[in-house]
Amino acid sequence: ETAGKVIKCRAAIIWGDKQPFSIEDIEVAPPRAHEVRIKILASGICRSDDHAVNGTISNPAYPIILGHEAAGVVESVGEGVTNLKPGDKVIPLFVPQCGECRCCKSPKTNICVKTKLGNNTGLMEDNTSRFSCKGKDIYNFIGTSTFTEYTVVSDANVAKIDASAPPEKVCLIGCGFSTGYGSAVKVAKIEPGSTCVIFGLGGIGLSVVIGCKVAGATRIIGVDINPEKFAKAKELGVTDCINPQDNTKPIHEVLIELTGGGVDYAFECIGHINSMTSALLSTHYALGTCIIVGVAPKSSQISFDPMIMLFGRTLKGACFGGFKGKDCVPQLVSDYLAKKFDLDGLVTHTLPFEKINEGFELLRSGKSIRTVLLF
Ligand code: CND
Ligand code: ZN
Ligand code: ZN
Repeated sequence: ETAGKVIKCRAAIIWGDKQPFSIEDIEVAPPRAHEVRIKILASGICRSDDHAVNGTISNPAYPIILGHEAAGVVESVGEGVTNLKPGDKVIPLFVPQCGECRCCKSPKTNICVKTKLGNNTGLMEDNTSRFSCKGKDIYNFIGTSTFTEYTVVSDANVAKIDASAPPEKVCLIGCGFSTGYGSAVKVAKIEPGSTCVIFGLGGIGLSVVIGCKVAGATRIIGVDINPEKFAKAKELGVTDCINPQDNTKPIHEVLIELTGGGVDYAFECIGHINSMTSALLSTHYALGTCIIVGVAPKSSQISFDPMIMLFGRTLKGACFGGFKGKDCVPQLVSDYLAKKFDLDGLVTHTLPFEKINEGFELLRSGKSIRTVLLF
């Protein structure tokens, strides 16, 4: 019985900018009102975690526990938590769903006012931390912090899932898979017969590919500077692979020629401002839509001639594939179990949690799509 007590366990801590992960013994305080303590079973490694290691996205002061793509089981709940109980299998949500704010009440967005992206305090709602190490408070990451054996999150940041779901696979529904798949099926709402281009064939980009395929896109073009990504991309449904480095012309010109005037949908899944502009310019000038999924470095700016928007192009972006987490994550897990889509191919590596630095090396060297850490 650990409920109500401090739990001593291990976590991967980043002590400072660009430092490696350090496995430490930490203390995790019991959940307070409207909080949930979760035993993490599996956590994937996403490029956004690496952005946070490098300090290229805004995040609070170190030390911090990163990680936002996981599956686990509820250990205990705080006062006032009525929809979850110990033993429930769950996925932590980096885009919460409080159910009460203006955004939550609108069908137009999945963002909730409690979302901590871009204004992450690293603290719980009462401005305190549940993690400590060597007597020092440790900050959390975008309301999740999953590179730890136990975490505490707000009850708005938890979705209950089917008890039979394999955590080492469905953890990807906590970010990579849903972010990409939803960008295609929910944000773009791709029509059958569409032509699509995906910039960046990592975990997110390949999940866009899966969504394009399910939605009936007939031409799916993949763009990446790492040709080692092309074999898997083709397996998942990419019809044409393009390496910008093999072309002397700007990539958007290549794409406009290839598609007879531009694509219906372009997805940027890298996080580079240059490829965001290329993605926008590769869409058809009147009926094309560009969707920004990648996270660009903080303070970056994009500029383009506003005339390119005047004939009706659409430019938009989305977090977590536009899915409201509590409403959609349980269904996505059920759809996975019913084999409506297959995400297993995205998991190229599994490692024990303590080998987290090796997992990040696999991502940085371009050798992995997703590495899943097992606890
Ligand atoms: P990952 O690094 O696995 O994939 C990026 C891919 O882009 C790799 O295959 C690279 O080889 C390729 N690439 C890099 N530079 C270029 C270039 N100049 N031209 C073409 N291809 C290039 O990353 P990921 O798939 O985990 O994440 C992709 C982005 O999505 C990243 O910016 C991440 O922070 C962001 C993201 C967004 C959201 C959201 O909710 N919107 C959630 N999680 C991650
Ligand atoms: Zn992510
Ligand atoms: Zn809300």
